Amino acid sequence: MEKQSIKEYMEMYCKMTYGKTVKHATTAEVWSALSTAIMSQIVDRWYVTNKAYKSQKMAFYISAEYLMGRALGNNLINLQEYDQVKDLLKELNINLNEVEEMEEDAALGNGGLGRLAACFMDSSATMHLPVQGYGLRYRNGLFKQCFKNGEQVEEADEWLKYGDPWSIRKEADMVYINFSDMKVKAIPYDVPIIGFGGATINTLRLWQAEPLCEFDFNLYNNQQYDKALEQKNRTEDITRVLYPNDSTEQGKLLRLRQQYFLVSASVQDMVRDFKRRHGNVFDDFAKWHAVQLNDTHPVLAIPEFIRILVDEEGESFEKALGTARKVFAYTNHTILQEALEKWDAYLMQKLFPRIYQIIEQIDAALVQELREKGYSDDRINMYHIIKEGKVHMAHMAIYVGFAINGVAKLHTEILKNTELHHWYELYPYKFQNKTNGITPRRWLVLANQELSSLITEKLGSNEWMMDLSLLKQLTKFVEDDEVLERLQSIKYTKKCQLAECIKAREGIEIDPNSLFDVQVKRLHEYKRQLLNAMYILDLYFRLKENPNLDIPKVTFIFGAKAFPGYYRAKSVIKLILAIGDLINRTPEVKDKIQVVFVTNYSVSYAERIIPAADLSKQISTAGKEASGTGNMKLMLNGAPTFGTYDGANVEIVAESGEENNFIFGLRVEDINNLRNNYNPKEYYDKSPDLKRVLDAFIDGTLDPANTGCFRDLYEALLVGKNWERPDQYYLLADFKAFKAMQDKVFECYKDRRKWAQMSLMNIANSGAFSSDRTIMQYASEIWGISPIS
Ligand code: 26Q
Repeated sequence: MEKQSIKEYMEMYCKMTYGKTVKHATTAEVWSALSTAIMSQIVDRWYVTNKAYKSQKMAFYISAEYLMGRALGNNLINLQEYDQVKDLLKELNINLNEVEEMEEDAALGNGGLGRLAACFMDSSATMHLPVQGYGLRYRNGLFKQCFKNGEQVEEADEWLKYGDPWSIRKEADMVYINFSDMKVKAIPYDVPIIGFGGATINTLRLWQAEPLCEFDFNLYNNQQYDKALEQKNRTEDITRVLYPNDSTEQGKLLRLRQQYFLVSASVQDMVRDFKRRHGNVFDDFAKWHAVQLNDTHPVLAIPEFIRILVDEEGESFEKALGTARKVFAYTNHTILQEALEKWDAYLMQKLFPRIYQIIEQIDAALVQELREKGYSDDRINMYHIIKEGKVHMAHMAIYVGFAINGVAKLHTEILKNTELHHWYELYPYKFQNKTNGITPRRWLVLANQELSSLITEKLGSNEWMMDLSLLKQLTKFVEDDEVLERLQSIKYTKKCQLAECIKAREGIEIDPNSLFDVQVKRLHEYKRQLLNAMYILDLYFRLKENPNLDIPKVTFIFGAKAFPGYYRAKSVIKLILAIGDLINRTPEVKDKIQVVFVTNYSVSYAERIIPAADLSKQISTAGKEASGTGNMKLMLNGAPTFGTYDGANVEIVAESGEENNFIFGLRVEDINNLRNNYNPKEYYDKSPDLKRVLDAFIDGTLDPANTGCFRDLYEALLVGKNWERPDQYYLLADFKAFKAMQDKVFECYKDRRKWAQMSLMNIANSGAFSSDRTIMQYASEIWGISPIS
């Protein structure tokens, strides 16, 4: 890369776009100029990668979400130009960090599933795999969160406000999308995915909805101004905003429109590309294309594919279905019943009658197959795609798909043995496990440059950045005092940086010498932030009773967004903020423990919090968290896991050793045994500490104005509400074990050398959780593709 040409490009860009020199440009303008300059340097290589893929089998990843975060820093890291560009900007008197901080996150996803898609994009390109992503270009990504009067308030996310230098609008590749009540354009925006080293550049294609014509002049001339604009608005609404829920949500018409818009555009694009390369004979489609469906959100791709082959290419239904059964594979990300998508059949029929007809045909084919196998009608009922007026998306995906995978070993076993057991009996060969992973480039090389340098120094090269299993070699330093001390000093540096950032963003001062105990993830009852809060409240009471309690100083750090319509999740945020205030008002406690709930937790915030964490809290009810990926990011940055035997925690502990983590609580089997005679009230009656904690929810301790705002939480735990059983997530049953294990944490943390050793063992054994490993398994075990040479 030419330093001089980047400078020249930036000068030219600023002149042409803003009418000023770089020297006079604002930081946002510099960000735009620099990003565009980098784009100009990669377009040729991007083109070369695309061309190389023309003679290979390709995999297409279709996902409604991509939680990309910022692009600039990551792209510089992957191009291995970070330091060079930093120097170059210094010559212009510009600080690269400040420029990076200007960039808005591309938050086109909710949480784990969307971030996984982003990590997979990075790893595919780094592994030189022919993979293309398809997604939606939401104008507004995940809402921004702030707190007002101790409660979450949402604001619109306007990630495009400084422009979008990281995509290219491909007007010529536009396709039309037909709904029963309207026809719209889908315009692709291509985002380059730069693999580490910069040799391979893949594509993420994001579709944007636009009206066929900007304006209906007939209506306008008739002075029907509102009507003239209505059509345009209705169209643009399709990709206006990301739905902010990451579990349930039933029956929203616009959401269904979004899903069909995504898959129709993507499938049309794939078929067009196939025809250009291989002609009109679709028998070979599966030889050239594999399609991965990221959860059920894009499952309408299946009937859409069949529709195109039948209605537009003149194939028979049977033949088209046969081809589809070799092309599609499906990833399941959840066991929660309420999160399995079931769409109202009537709604679907109304919006796309032809697609609905095809789904009926698919269902009929399934029934015929089961009849031939001699299944009884009762049995067949369990498999139906259309059942009781609902379309079961997962059923369609498993029947038509040639593979279905879970995202961690435990999760896949639960799918096979319980949730999808009947499907497993029918198609045992379709079931696979693909344990999730994370990209070490963003989550270590970019986010923790200090630790990266130490690792490169100790391993003698930076090869580990592309082969994370090499971190294993770090185990040989487990008794090396120099390494252990440097590890501690790096952690301290990251904690100071986070403290500064929290001071700037939240106006709160935290002590970098305290233990940073971190729980960051979406807010959900099953993730049990409330259990963590209950522990903190108990600790508050203990400290009030005995200010000399022998514990290290602790800062509890939370970050979480609640779905705006999820009342109970919002109450948990409110409760944690109230506990933080209570502690701050109590002199004998506030110098020992502190609670910080950061606002607007996001990918870029995670990049600061995770490297600074001493302890990783992963405390979901066993059996509920499919995998988790934050757990892997924290491990990679040297935080031992404080967690339950759930999701990928099981594998994390198997890799790094039980002795280097803090595992507590009920396991899946325990919960299954307890389920039918669980009475949380017994725990409350028998444990004075639990009673004291829960009573504080309603006796004014946390709610001095006595509004009763925490009564719902109290009752949800002790009596159950709206026909739900009390304490569905077993907080009371796990409280005692939680407490004992956290006391063990405090004991361990006293021996800082020992703690550093645990930290080192976690880093050294995190190699298995690279998304490079995960994506290579998808490539060889599902898609049948291999790296380009
Ligand atoms: C469904 C219907 C209507 C509207 C929205 C949705 C919806 C949207 C997002 C349902 C679920 C999601 C997201 C789920 C998710 O993030 N799951 C997480 O996936 C991670 C990656 O595999 C796992 O690590 C987590 O355990 C899992 O919770």
